[in-house]
Amino acid sequence: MKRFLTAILLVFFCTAISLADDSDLKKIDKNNDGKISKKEYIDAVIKTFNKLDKNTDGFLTKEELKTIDKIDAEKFVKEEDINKDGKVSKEEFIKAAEKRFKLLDKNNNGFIDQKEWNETKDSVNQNNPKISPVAPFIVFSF
Ligand SMILES: [Ca+2]
Ligand SMILES: [Ca+2]
Ligand SMILES: [Ca+2]
Repeated sequence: MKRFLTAILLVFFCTAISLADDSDLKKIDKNNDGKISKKEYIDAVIKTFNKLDKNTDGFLTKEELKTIDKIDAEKFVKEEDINKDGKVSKEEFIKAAEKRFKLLDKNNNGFIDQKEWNETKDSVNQNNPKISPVAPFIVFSF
């Protein structure tokens, strides 16, 4: 019986993991209106920061970022580290996210809709130099 339960739990756990991999706007769209407001975006960004900041000192270091496959740690710190102390503070992380939101919100209405989201995803896939290859979507890695 115990073994059976473990198997069930394992299946459940694996399903949860594959769901977490789903790169979908819906994960950020908490009020389900089909678009991402700035607040929803920043909330997701803060959650991501807290997950990445393994030692909870309020900074992301290259060492912490290197543990994540999808992130190029060197590039990431270079892009987000405004005061050049070699690590990314929560403030810097949020500032970078705000800039990114502006890029994503192409028609400037304060929301990212599905179309804008997909367009950005496509341009990231095509290595558009204007958009950081890691930044907009790292929130989905979790
Ligand atoms: Ca929304
Ligand atoms: Ca840290
Ligand atoms: Ca810094």
